[in-house]
Amino acid sequence: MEQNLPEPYKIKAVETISLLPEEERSRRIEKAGFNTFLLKSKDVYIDLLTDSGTNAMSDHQWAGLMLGDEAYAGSENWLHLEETVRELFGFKYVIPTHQGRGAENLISRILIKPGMYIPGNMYFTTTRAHQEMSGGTFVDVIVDQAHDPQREDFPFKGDVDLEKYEALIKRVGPEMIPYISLAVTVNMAGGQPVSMKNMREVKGLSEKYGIKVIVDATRCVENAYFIKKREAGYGDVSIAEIVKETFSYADGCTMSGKKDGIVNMGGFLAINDEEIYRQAAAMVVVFEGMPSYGGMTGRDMEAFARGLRESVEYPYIRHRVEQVAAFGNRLSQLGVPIVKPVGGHAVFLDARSFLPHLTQDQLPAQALAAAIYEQSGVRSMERGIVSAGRDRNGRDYAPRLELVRLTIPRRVYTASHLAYAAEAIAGVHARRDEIEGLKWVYEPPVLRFFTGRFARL
Ligand code: P71
Repeated sequence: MEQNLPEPYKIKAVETISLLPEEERSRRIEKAGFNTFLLKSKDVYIDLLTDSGTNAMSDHQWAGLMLGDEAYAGSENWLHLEETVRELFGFKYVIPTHQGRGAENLISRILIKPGMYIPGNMYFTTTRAHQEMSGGTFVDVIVDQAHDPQREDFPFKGDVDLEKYEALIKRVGPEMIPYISLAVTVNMAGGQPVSMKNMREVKGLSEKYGIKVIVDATRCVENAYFIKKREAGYGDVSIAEIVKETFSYADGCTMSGKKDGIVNMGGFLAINDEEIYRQAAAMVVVFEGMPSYGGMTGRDMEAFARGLRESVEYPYIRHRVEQVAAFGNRLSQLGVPIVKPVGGHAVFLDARSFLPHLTQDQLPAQALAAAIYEQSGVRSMERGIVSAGRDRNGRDYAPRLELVRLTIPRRVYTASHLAYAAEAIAGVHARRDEIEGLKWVYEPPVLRFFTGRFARL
């Protein structure tokens, strides 16, 4: 980790934030059903709910907004975005979507038939929801270490376990597997990276059986930084070249631009196969918009194209990932149990170790996220049994990882904001015995964590 790395930017516009008194915060979290998603932005002091769409754009991106070509068809900004994606990722065809899940919807509908299996390196909520809505079953083939928050010695906890993958192929038959869904980095495992070696091997095995590789490119630049830092032979390779090589092992990708694209809205599907492109171009009109905007305005697309280029600049990505690492190390020094090694976009608290007096059905991560807000004004997100949802038979997935995510938006908070958050969370840890469990009061049928409501036990 690189200590005290100064921000590689200075601040030109600011947004005021303020901390409500603690009694007021207690009222607000109770009113929000102990769900941090249901808090109002103004209730929050430091917002670590997500790094999705919460990024600060550069002056160059803001300037690009003024160049928005809002023609219904053939916008200049679309051509710019398309050219940028082709150049950075190396795919032939690009379909714009309003955000990542728009692209997941298209690829799932095109490639998955009812009864098929989609292996992947740990599920992601929206990705799996689209796979299931197309009649598919997601199968986790990530390495075992990914499920162990304390396995610090493993630099690429996002890797696919090739034996698990091949065992699935042999069990269900390659014709029942349309593609492997490979996320770089793996959000639910803690923002953990995938090595280039593993990607190469996954491609090799998939090719042998005629299975496609569809990469979730959402945080692919953070993944590239980890490869540069941790994988032999990549120390002198540029971030842009690592990104390009990553996608040379894929048949296509989906991307939420709201993360590594450093914008507030946007996404795309990129693919090499012409027939899939044709089908996606026909379908995007129904769900998103014309194949030359896909739900984005011209100005959105301009900011996105510019953000993608900025994201592969070394000073930017280095500070981005090192800022997250420094925050994690501070928490760890203060005795707070976190997932190790620290990932690219967030520090994840291990709620099982934090609150050993609660069982999983008392929703420890949900209770911890609520307590952190109440005691510090910092907003985080549950990533445990509540987020995991239920299987087709109505049973809770009950994941091994019961986590609270402290997610760092790009270029938004300074070192002193994160120092405050670390100290405040250490304060919550000191009083952990007082934190009680929660129970469901309202449970929505899908993606229940967004709008679910809870009460104290
Ligand atoms: C994040 C999000 C946004 C989110 C989504 C669902 C629940 C809570 C928050 C979105 C991702 C992602 C990956 C790896 C696809 C999407 C969907 N992440 N893949 O982490 O992390 O992209 O939001 O643009 O539709 O807070 P989208």
